[in-house]
Amino acid sequence: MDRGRERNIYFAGAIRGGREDVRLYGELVSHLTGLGRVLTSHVADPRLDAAGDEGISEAAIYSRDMAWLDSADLVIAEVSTPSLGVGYEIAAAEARGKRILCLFRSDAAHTLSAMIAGNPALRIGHYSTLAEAKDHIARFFNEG
Ligand code: 6IA
Repeated sequence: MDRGRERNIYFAGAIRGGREDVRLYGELVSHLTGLGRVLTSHVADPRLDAAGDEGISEAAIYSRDMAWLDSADLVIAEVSTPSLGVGYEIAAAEARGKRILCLFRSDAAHTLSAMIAGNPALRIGHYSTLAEAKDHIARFFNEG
């Protein structure tokens, strides 16, 4: 990519999968906002809940998100709360040849799916503190 251009970041986090980590998504999105253009900051909006209605159809959400994924330079997925949508986005990003970092909290209630943990195309960042998550992000950015 053009090194002078701000990087487009696709941040993925659970919505219908569960909003338990929404505050954490907020911390990550505000950190990422200092590093590039976050296309999907609504994922961190506490007002967007699993049952809510964003005012646009599911078909429109899907095609908008896939268009953003097409334009993304990097994908950062917080995968501690299992989510069908996030898993789908990771696979779609892989099919598009995107660089993908999956962040997983060491004290998460679930074990990470083998389909993510075992995929050599993905970078998995295990972390216990927000500072460690930011370190994973810094390394991922510096290598790309
Ligand atoms: O299966 P999930 O809902 O947990 O999937 C979450 C992932 O899918 C996120 O990373 C988003 O990028 C995407 N996604 C799912 N729902 C939406 C949405 N509105 N708006 C934008 N992206 C979404 C959902 C509104 C709905 C709760 C009525």
